[in-house]
Amino acid sequence: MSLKYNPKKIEKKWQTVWDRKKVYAAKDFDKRKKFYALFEFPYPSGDGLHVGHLRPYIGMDIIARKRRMEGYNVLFPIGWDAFGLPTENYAIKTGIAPHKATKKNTDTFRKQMKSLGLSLDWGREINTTDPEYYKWTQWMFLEFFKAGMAYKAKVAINWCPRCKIGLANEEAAGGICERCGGPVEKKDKEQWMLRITKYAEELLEGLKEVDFIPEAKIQQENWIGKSEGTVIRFPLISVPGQPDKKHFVDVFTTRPDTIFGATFLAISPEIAQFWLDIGWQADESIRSFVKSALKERNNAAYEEVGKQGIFTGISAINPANKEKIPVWISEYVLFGYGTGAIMGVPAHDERDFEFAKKYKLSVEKVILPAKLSSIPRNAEDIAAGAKQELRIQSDCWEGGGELINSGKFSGMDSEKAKWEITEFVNGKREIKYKLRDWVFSRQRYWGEPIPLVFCAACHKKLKGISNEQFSISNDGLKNFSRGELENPGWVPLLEKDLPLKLPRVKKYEPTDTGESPLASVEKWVNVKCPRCGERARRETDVMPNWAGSSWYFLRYIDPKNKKEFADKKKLKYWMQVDWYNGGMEHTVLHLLYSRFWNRFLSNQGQVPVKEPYKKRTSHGLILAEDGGKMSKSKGNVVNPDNLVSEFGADALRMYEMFLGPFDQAVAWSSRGILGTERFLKRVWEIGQNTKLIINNKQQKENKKIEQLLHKTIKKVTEDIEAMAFNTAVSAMMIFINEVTNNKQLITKNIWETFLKLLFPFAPHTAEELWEHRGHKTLLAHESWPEYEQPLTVDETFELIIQVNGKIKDKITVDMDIHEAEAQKQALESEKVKDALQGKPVKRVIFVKGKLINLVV
Ligand code: ANZ
Ligand code: ZN
Repeated sequence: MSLKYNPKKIEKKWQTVWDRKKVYAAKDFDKRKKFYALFEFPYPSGDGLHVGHLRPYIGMDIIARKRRMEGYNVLFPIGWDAFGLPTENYAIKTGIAPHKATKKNTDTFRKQMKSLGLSLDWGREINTTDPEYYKWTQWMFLEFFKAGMAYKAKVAINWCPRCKIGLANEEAAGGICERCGGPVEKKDKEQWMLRITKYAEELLEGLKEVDFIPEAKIQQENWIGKSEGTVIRFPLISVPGQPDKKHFVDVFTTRPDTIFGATFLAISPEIAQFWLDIGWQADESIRSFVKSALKERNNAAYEEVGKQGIFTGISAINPANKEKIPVWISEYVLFGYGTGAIMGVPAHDERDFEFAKKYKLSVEKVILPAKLSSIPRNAEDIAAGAKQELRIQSDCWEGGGELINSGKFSGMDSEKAKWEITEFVNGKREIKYKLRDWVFSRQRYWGEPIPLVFCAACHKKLKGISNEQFSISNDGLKNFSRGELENPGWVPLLEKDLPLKLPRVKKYEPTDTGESPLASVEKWVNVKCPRCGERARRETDVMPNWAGSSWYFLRYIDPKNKKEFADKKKLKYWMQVDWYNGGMEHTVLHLLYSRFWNRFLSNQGQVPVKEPYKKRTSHGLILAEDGGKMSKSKGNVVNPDNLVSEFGADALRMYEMFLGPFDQAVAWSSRGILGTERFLKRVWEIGQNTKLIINNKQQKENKKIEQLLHKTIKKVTEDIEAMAFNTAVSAMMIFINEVTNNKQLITKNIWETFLKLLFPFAPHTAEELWEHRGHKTLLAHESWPEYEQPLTVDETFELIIQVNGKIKDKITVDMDIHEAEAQKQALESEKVKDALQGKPVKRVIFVKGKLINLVV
């Protein structure tokens, strides 16, 4: 063993040993308790890993290592989420086949990750672009299809008319085509959709039983966006004064209690267009308003909704007070939410207020803020009341309170009035969700082919059959799945024909009609219908990026299974994922999609748990040194390879963890790593210095260092659980400082316990020093140290203070307090001051560990 710290040498050495002995391989059905640790598997880009990527990997590695030492059978897997646009665009640019680029990129990523000494089970490596993997993604899609959970619908996509290509949202940011810089339009395309909306309530409910960080739960809830409200019908007046029963507007409102304050109705431009389509004789000004509003909405550059409106010339009757109110067309009313029409209550809704102000519509207050209607009790309430008063004067009050100007409901509490008024106006209580169905197809190449064909013959046969006929037992239809009946002509491939492999193509660009490049591979496209044998065409769209990542955690459990996506017993043993860490940017979509996917499979009896993830945490971004986001285009990316070769993986690992609170964004600092390198060198030197480390029996243990050790165990143990890795590292630094600065002798036990604490953070260094102590075992198989509680607290006792022999006070002081300090503290006591009344102390009697007596 060399005296100098040589990370290169020891890192290589231990990585080889761990690999050879399969130290980190998870064992199916092992008797120990299982622990499934997961981080979001990377997309293997051509740029390789940068230091920001490593943060979650190292964090979860520390947790996985600690769990093994705590006696768990740990599953800590790795794979590649390798379908995606960058690789496809690279193929378009260079002509290099995506699977070749992917192979090269994953090789780089693997090498980089291995150099960090992560305790991953490499025997379970998966790749979403491997046909053996996507065979099951396709199989699962067919499960959705057969269960009636997939359907085709027209959806607006981002379309660049110059490049003639459909763009992903991230390629059309700000309404500008990423390729040519020109404006992006919306274009309707038939897309496969998954009915995630059917699961809205279940996905909300499921959140109650999981341990996710609050931000993750809140974001999911907001995305699902559940609103409990009422649909209320407003009759229209075609001839002034005469309600026409045939014409009406339905509005969705969450505030039926405010209906007496509804001073106008507003419909979305889409509804207006529909009226025009069915024969509404509107003025030219209205027609052109609708036309331009719709154009604006279709323009991808304007994601903000507009604030313009126009009066239709039509009036409606407010069913609550029978008053006549105008019907407007308003840009801020969305078509896709609620009924696509609203009742405008400017006194109690901010958007309605703005609109009413702009177009001089009347404002009618119907709610008295709750606080104002009660008598203010204290200054704070008065201030709050005054603030509300101000708010009411300046705009509108959106809260609840007491109803006014509301007919027989006046005086009632608004919350209570909601449902009584709903009944009064014959409204229908309804629950709405913001969640939309999942657009599940892309007109691209580098994705999983959708395993369906379109058969004209089957289409003809099924087209005319109505929904009712599906349900009655119709022998001719018995063999058809719901998906086939609901999407006449679409026929699933047989399981034996999966995987449906991506064919090789010459050109990777979508066709100029916006079809996938697969559409031009005639040989691949033309097939026989699996059901009737007639000529059919394959679906040429592929699945979105989210598909493969929606179930990868299941495949890790049984990655080589050829008969099923995973063995049921193995799923039962390993699921749920015990701890899933990932980026905040994936808290909404990936987390929701994969929860949905798992829940669907669970309802199908394919997976044993409803919720896939027991616990979810998040890491903050590592920013570039300048505080900006690390990105290749900005040229501020820090590559870990140079750092590993210069300072060693352990110094890099420790620095990544030391950098700052794990869940917050922190800026990289190139000099910072010197600190953790210095720390590891000190650890190394102590490990070499046999004079410092003494035999347990050689000398009575040094109490102070022993106490510090136990405090360190406690701190590191608790901090790892809280992902407070930075403070765990600093606790270890404090320990090492104490040993080196004060030349403390430490026993063998103390030193070896410290090495165990260090192991999750700097595994190579710890393992080498462990071996240096003469051990033949590996640290991964040692147990995690436990602390003795009494040793973690500084010892104190109750000092009795007497004045002239009489007890005046008791104070808590350090066990080893000396006389001068005891006297000082005694004189600070108010009770003692009272007793002394300024008289000088003549004599002090101090009994160590017991009392102090001041004689005056
Ligand atoms: C009258 C009202 C009075 C409203 C009031 C609010 C406050 P959430 O909670 O997000 O579901 N709304 C309904 N459909 C809409 C659409 N298609 N486009 C734009 N706005 C729409 O919001 C429900 C509220 O959003 C509804 O309740 C409606 O305004 C508006 F003091 O109705 B409310
Ligand atoms: Zn057919």
